[in-house]
Amino acid sequence: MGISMQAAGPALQGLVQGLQGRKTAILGHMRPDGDCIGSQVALCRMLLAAGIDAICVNRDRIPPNMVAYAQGVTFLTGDQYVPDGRVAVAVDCADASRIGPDLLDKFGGKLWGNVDHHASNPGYAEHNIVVKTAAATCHVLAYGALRHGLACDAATAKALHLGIVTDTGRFSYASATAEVFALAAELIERGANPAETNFLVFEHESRGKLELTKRFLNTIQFHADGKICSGELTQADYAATGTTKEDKEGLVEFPRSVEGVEIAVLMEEGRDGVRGSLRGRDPRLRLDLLAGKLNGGGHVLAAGFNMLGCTLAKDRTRILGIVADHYREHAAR
Ligand SMILES: [Mn+2]
Repeated sequence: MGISMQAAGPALQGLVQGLQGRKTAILGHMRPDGDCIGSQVALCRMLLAAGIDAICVNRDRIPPNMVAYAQGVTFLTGDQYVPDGRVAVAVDCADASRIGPDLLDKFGGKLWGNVDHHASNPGYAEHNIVVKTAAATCHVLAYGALRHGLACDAATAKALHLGIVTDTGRFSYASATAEVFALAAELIERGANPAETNFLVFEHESRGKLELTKRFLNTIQFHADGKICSGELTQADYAATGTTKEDKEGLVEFPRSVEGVEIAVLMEEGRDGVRGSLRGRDPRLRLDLLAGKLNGGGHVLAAGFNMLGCTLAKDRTRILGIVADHYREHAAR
């Protein structure tokens, strides 16, 4: 399933028309990122401009460095939201489970709309607008706004720009096409501000995050002749630096960016086990299948795992052994 960007414009117009007279909640995914927050805020503002009663709800809070983008819209956490007869529209959620089961339950498990760009999105809502070739959910919404006349004031343009900047790795991934740059240029004409976004989002790290980064980098180890690079975090690291799980965002990029490394591993010891992130650059290595061997799943180049009952001291060698065996098996193909 999935539609072309050309088809998404009229489909978004239809979505807004279909929501006329319906109280709406725009839902994002757990541990929201810039594209999630940006697309929630932007769609909410488009609906408000069309006279629709719309709010945003996420299981988790808005990351502190993105709070400024949500000014002017009602943004609730899942705990704060009391069901009041709203229909739900999910944005940037590859599948319905990404919303979080407790929040989804507050809508009777039903989703009215689904606006997204993930290749694996199965089309879980009544009305699905999934453009699998899009760089970001905000890319889809920006197309609807700028090419098909959906409302786009300065605050909406800022929110759309936020999602495109974050999901394209600041315009550095293959997804940053000329078309994406052209839409971004128009968003800037409408009020988006790249320098402000860079400052707010990327230059507001806490001292604790830098201390956490130091601790993480001190654990870096290479395996399998430098093809695998791992690093670790523990509860003690978070406690000592006054940080939370939110602050591990981006740390796996350090091992991933090293020349020669094919699989980057971030292992995090929690109270109930060891969670991990896997990142790669060669699709043949099938990190989704590797994650499956570690009680996890995900995408070909980015996956995660969760080994309940494990500790780093007891299971580190075994986990890294499974990673190394998988690497040798798939690299030889
Ligand atoms: Mn996205």
